[in-house]
Parts: sequence; structure tokens; C-alpha cells
Amino acid sequence: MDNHNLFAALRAAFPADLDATAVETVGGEHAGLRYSWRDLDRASAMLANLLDSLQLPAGSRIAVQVDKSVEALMLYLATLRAGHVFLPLNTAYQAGEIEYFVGNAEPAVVVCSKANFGWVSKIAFKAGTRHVFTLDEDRSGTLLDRAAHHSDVHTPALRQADDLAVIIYTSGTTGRSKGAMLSHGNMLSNAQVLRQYWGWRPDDVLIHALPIFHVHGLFVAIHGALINGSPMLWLNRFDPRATVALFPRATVFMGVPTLYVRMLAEPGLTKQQAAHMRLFISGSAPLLIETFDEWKQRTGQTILERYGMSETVMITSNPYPADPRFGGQDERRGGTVGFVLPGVELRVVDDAGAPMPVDEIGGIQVRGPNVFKGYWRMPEKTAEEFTADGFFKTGDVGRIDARGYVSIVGRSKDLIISGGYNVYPAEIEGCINEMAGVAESAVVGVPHPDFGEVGVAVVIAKPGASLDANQILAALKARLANFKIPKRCVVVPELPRNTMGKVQKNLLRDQYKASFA
Ligand code: MLC
Ligand code: AMP
Repeated sequence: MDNHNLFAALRAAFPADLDATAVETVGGEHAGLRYSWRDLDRASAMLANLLDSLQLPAGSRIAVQVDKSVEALMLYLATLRAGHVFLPLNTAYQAGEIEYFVGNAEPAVVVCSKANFGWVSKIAFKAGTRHVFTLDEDRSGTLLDRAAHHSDVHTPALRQADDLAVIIYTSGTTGRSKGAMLSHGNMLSNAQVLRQYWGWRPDDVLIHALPIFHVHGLFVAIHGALINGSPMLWLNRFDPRATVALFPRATVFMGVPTLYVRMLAEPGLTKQQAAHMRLFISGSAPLLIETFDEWKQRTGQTILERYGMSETVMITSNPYPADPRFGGQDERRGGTVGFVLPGVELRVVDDAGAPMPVDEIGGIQVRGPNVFKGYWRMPEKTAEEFTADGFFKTGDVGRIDARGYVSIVGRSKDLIISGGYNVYPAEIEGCINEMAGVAESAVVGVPHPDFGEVGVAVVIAKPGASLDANQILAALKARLANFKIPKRCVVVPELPRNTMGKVQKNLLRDQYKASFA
């Protein structure tokens, strides 16, 4: 029987010379380490053997909240290899957020930093987790100590394409996060399609500067390099100057728009500096046309924008090279997210689900081998998000032009995308509304020069209560991941409402749009 374990496919793509460099760390205090393909293979085998030795039930969740490191990447590979389910968690999440994820996912193993072991292990043990390990950026911690006693040879667990490989939590419009279940087949099909679509070459070198707890850094970037047997220049933290300095040694870069905005502020960003690069890819949030144009002017290179989400991995991409399905079109167009990827179906529909004509705006729905299996332990929510004919409702609003280019023009979901991270206003409003003296609140996204979009909280006090905007923000900071904190808070006497009594967020967005101009 064929093994559809994603790790097996990635491993099969390792180059023949296993002593060649697979990952080199650059920038920051953990720079200068070189990991060969053999290192990736052996270390992931040892970690997989450690997981095997714990005799976990099949499909156990391995929840991981650690700083970015190559060892964290090895743990991801080991989890796939052992046939368990990887559950990455943003390092910014605080106790209340982690408590929810751990309670919901019931992981068999939790891996956290040494500094967080006290509170994380308390939450984990309370939820029934049997094993809590630590892993730090400097390669210390109990995870590697324990793995060191295990064999560096391991046969990947037999998995079907439909078997669960990862759960990615994505916030819900009602405020509670939903775990998107992605299978080995979802990710492998997407990685294979992107390898071809982006014309990966034998001599490609990827600059990896994104966090590895979300789809962009973990799947698009890592799978992209590994499935092509390409080395990575690895930054544990994005640094615009260090990244630009790497361009002469690399060929491919992937980033959210904020990364491009920050690199544009570097005087060293020139045509000459970027001459060795063949592909700059942007996604996770809308790339402003100004950024697209300025990048072209400064570097002579055209950013390729693509579109995806946790539930679907990648859906569309601007072409590279020409796409024969769309008349051999190879123009990367700013302001669009390009063509639907081969093998994926995308349609734009009206509220009743009827297809919209060319250029008309509607809801975006997708179907294909990339689309997830549903939300973890939320069958009703899953059913709601799929149509009868199996299309997933993305919650994004867009249109398709006569040549097949897709543009995203908005979202039907109430969501703010800040520096590439999703922030759900409902979650923030829920926290504010629980505070003493608060009658009601509304959080809206407004333009921001660095993060693209940030939240502004508009709050109403209960009769007789007096509220302090800074105290509200400080109280939020104590509870929520830092990137979710609104960048501005105002206390006002009332919120604009329509005749149905619903808060008119569009009016608030308009009123506060110049807050960070
Ligand atoms: C940091 N801060 C943010 C923020 N990141 N605020 C809003 N939005 C963000 N994204 C705030 C912190 O709260 C803190 O504020 C201050 O900035 C400094 O924090 P930091 O951690 O030092 O920030 P920095 O390292 O500069 O991080 C910025 C960043 C990072 C842009 C490098 O946000 C980032 O890596 N973004 C990429 C996200 C990503 O990978 N998305 C992919 C999702 S997958 P204070 O007040 O506390 O000091 C997906 C699917 C798809 O969407 O299609 O790809
Ligand atoms: P996430 O839930 O973090 O995976 O975020 C997915 C969402 O990011 C999508 O539903 C889109 O709203 C948004 N997104 C991703 N790529 C793009 C893009 N290129 N342009 C606009 N929005 C994007």
C-alpha cells in the first residue's frame, strides 16, 4: 500500500547529497548554524521515535508554542513522520487563549518554552495532557534531551491522503477559535501544484523570515523549499536589513505585505542588491498597489501576489511562468491575486449562491484537493461553511475579470488583518464588554502604514460610569495576544446604528480611517 504521509513525500525530495546544507540560520544571536539534509532526517527520526515511545493513541495532537527555531521545524516533521497531528500556536497567545486551545484540542503532548513551562504545564495537565516538554531557541529543553536517547532511523507511519496532519486554529466570527483540520493530502497536493506554478528550480534558495505557526511560514514556505530539495536561509525573527542583505545569496522570498513595507524603508534595497532574486511572493493580506509599484521601481522586480487561507492552503496565484489555461498569460498584476491554481475550483456567487457574471462582485467559494476536512469537533459549523455541492465559503468578497484574474475587494466576515495576523473584532469586543463600567463596544479596522490595517476600539460607558481608554487597552493587554490589541481606543457617548439597531461599523471605519495616516 502506498504511504501518503506528507513527510514521506518531503523526504523523497531531499537531494542525493544529504551532506549539503538544508538550512542555514542567519541574523540574530542564533545565526551561523548549518543543518544538512541528513541532520533534518536524523533529528526528525529521533523526535519521531520519542513520540512513538510515548505510545500515544493514533492521531494524537501535539500542541506546540515555541519560538521559531530549526528544531521546531524538526518537531513538525517528526510529528508528521510519526503520524500524529501537529497543532502550532502563536507565541503571542496568553494563558486564557492557550487554555481554550488545549481544552478544545486535548493534545497528548504539549511543547512550550522553558519560561512558560509553569503556567502552560498547569493548563495542560488540567486538560488531561500527559506529556509536557520544553524547547528553547538555543536548542535547550527537555524535548531534545529526551530525543537524544532515541534512534536516528525511523520509518514514516503509514497514512492515507485523507488522514489528519495538522490543526490550525483560526478565530471565529462569534469570537471562539475553530480548529481547521488539514490532511496530508491537502498539503501535499498544494505543495506540488505550487512547485510547478512558481517554477521552482534546482538552484533555488529560499529566505525564510516568517513565523512558523501559520500557513504562510509553515506550509507555503517550508513545504515549498523541502518539496524542491532547496536550501533555506533561516531567520528566527524578521529583520528588514538582514533580509535585504541576503538577496545576493538567495532566489525566492515570501512575506506578508508588512515585510515588504519595512524592506522598502531600507536604503540598501536597490536593483543591484535584488538582481540575484528571481521571485518575491506576497500574501496573507492585501498588498497595496503603492507597495507593489514602489517595489518594482526600487528593485526592478514584480511581486507575485497569491491568496489563500488556513482552511484551504493556497487558492490563487499570479502566474509564474505563463499559465496556458489563461491564454499563456504571465503578467503579475498588482491589485489582483491572480488565477485559480490548477486543480482548484473557484466561483464568485451572490447571496443566494448563484454564480455572478464576469467582473461582478460576490462571495468567493472554493473546492478542491486543498480544501480542509472541516472544523475540529464542530460538525454544525463545518456544515454551515460548505455548500450542498461541496464548495467552501471563504468569507472573502471578490470578482473575476474576463481574463481570469481574481481580485479580493473585501470580506463578508468581520475580520481585521493586521501585519498578516487575523484579529476578530468579536473576540476583542467580548473582552471589553466584560469590563466594569462598559455598556458596549465596537472594534473596527482602519488603514495603518506599517501593519496595513489595525483595530480601533470605540467604547460606550454605562450610565454614570466613567471609563479611561488607556486602562481599557492595558486590561486587554493582560488577557490577549499583543497583536490583537487595538492601536487606539476612544470612549464616546453613542454608536451609530441603522434602523434595525445594528451598529454601523462602516460609519465608524470612515470616521476613524485617518487615525494613523
Ligand atoms: C507585532 N505587533 C503587531 C503585529 N506584530 N501589531 C499588529 N499586528 C501585527 N501583526 C505589535 C506588538 O503587539 C508589539 O506591540 C509591537 O508590534 C512589537 O512587537 P514585535 O513582536 O516585536 O513585532 P515585530 O517583530 O515587528 O512583528 C511584526 C511582524 C509580525 C510583521 C514581523 O507581525 C509578523 O511576522 N507577521 C507575519 C504574520 C504571518 O506570518 N501571517 C501569515 C498567516 S497565514 P506592543 O505595544 O506590545 O509593544 C494566512 C494565510 C495566507 O494568513 O494566505 O498566507
Ligand atoms: P487565515 O485565516 O489567517 O488563514 O487568513 C486567511 C485570510 O487572509 C483570507 O480569507 C483572506 O481574507 C486573507 N488573505 C490571504 N491572502 C490574501 C491576499 N493576497 N489578499 C487579500 N487577502 C488575503
